[in-house]
Amino acid sequence: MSEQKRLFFAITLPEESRQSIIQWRADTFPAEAGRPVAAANLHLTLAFLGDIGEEKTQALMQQAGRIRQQAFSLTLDDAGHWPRSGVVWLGPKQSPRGLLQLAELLRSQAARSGCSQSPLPYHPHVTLLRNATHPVSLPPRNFSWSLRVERFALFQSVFAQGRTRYQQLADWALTQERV
Ligand code: 2AM
Repeated sequence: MSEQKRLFFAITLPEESRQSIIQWRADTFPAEAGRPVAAANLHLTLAFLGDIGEEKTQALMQQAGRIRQQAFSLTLDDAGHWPRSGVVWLGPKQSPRGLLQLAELLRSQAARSGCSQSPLPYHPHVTLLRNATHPVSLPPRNFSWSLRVERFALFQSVFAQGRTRYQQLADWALTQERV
């Protein structure tokens, strides 16, 4: 069997938004709230694939390449805390239809390829803090980052020297016109 890699499809955030988000995070959450995710690692997952081999990866990449879907805008204006997973997150109050469609398609393609998908409903989010298992006070919802999503990508999660790093393996463009 070929070497397995831990993979997921996600949307990256523009550098400018990432910098602004980490500044806001530093101003908003005390150090004891949780472990901040590195700026370079901020992303919004569309579909988690788990540890998979080369053959399955190639099949899923081929299917991803056939997706024809329009680009969309996304506003990150909501935050929350999931104490059980120890995650403090940023997300949209209202998920754009394009985002839900894209995630749904990638998740169903993943499921059909045997990548088990969480039975929980898809909740788009950017993880800001990890190990946040104690109560965290959330800020008033007076923040907002808007971005245009024109691409999505396949990432590998690499754990080395005590740190997780996400390496982009491939990416695909969304269309600019109505399909
Ligand atoms: P998280 O940020 O909420 O932990 C890489 O690990 C990405 O895949 C992260 O965005 C992570 O979500 C997500 N992820 C990890 N394990 C997952 C799982 N079992 N189901 C869904 N998403 C998962």
